Amino acid sequence: MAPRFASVLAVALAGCQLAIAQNPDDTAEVHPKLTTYKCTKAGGCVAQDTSVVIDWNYHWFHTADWLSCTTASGAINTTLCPDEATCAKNCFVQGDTNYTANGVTTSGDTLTMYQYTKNSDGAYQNASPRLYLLGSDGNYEMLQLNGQELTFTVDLSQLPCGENGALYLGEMDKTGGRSEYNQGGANYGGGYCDAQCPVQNWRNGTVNTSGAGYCCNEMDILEANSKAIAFTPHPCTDSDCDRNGCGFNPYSQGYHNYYGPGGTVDTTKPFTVVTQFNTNDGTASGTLTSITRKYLQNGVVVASANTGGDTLTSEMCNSLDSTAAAFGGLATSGKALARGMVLTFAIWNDATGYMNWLDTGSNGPCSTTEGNPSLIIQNNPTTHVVFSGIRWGDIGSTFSSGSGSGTTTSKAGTTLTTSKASTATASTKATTTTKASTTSSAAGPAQTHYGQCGGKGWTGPTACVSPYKCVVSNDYYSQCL
Ligand SMILES: *[C@@H]1O[C@H](CO)[C@@H](O)[C@H](O)[C@H]1NC(C)=O
Ligand SMILES: *[C@@H]1O[C@H](CO)[C@@H](O)[C@H](O)[C@H]1NC(C)=O
Ligand SMILES: *[C@@H]1O[C@H](CO)[C@@H](O)[C@H](O)[C@H]1NC(C)=O
Ligand SMILES: CC(=O)N[C@H]1CO[C@H](CO)[C@@H](O)[C@@H]1O
Repeated sequence: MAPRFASVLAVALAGCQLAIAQNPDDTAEVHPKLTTYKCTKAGGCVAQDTSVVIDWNYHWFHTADWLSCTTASGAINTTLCPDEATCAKNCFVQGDTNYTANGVTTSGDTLTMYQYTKNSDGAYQNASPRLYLLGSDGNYEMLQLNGQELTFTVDLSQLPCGENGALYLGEMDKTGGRSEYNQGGANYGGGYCDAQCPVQNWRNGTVNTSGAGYCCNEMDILEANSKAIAFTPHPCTDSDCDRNGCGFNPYSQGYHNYYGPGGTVDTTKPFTVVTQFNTNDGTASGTLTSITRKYLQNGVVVASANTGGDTLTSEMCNSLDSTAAAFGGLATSGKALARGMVLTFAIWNDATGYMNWLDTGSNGPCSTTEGNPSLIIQNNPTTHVVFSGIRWGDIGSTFSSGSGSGTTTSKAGTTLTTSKASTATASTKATTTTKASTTSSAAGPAQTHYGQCGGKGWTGPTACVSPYKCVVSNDYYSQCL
């Protein structure tokens, strides 16, 4: 790698002198292809040329001399970036050429995401990738799902308590905030926002938000592990969002044997998740009045937990969540779905709350402590989620409810094989995890998530705050991931 890096550097330096913006450097991003399908009742499902892009923050942001443009605490360096135009002159975003190193692989219509990746010394590092679905034009694929349905197959068998395998929609800008000063935009995973209004270094592709959060409509289709599952609409107004959302979770409704290993929906095997966005008049321009969830396993629709069916109505949404109505409830979510939202994939865990909101107490069977990431990395270092067969379109066009379509069955078979293979290697890898914990207990100040933690000439912190690990990108840059 080192000799190759030298020539890349020379080319990059030559290119940077011509560039005028906080633009991509000359290391072109390589997006993993992920086939998805658009379906109609009349025409069936058609494969689309789509790929995934990792969030902007996972990219190295650097000067022409390969110095970091972020500070030790992970903030933007205001000397290099006092304003948008100066920042654009000084700083460049590096293309990601190896998504495997970020815990992401794809094959055909199957996406696998790992929480941890193995370092060259055998220790596991936190990867926790977040990805967006990119169209072939370099902009995000905008899913317009009001009055439509979205279907995919998921294997959550390898996600223990405390993990969250997530597939959701956010109303991000189609271009990822591409502008004069940020020509990378969606091609480099720019423009993230969600209903928690995150405060980030970037807001819709623009550097430094002066502390302002970036709120947008979010529809959580799936937040789940092998023990618990929820789907949650989060409507927003211009300035704020329904941060709790009206979560729909069979366990919290009292159906404790419905979802889980050996349950009615048996999470030891892959299953297919159908989500239907029903409008008052059945059209894409109508008002969203309810969301119906169906699960298919072994090619047949699984009986719903509730005899009334797994449908979240506007009324239920407002009664489950006292703040939903203030944001217009499902009707507001429907307007965002009609305008178009970006499909997002993530695998993550939570060092502060241990994901208790998802899988403990009235929401699931997990204990309040087993979701601690330091236990997960020790006991389940190969934890991963597999999504496949992602398709959307007219209601009733994306799945067959009878004896099962050949497509769904064969996909389930494929993902099952994958997960078995990983299980087999889990025990052999387990011995190396002790090394990871030893390394992370190093004394001294700790770097925050995404911040720099090493590289030639780096004098800042070399340890990362828990649960993040210092990952070597190249000789000049290591990052807390
Ligand atoms: C900002 O970047 C400049 C130039 O590389 C460097 O001298 C300075 O130490 C950096 N500031 C911080 C806070 O990292
Ligand atoms: C990509 O990263 C993986 C994991 O770190 C590594 O094994 C592989 O050699 C890398 N591939 C390339 C082409 O650098
Ligand atoms: C995001 O940035 C794009 C490109 O600059 C712009 O067209 C769009 O209006 C912005 N959206 C918001 C919500 O600021
Ligand atoms: C360039 C820029 O906008 N800098 C601002 C970044 O945000 C901090 C506060 O969060 C401001 O103090 C800077 O002026």
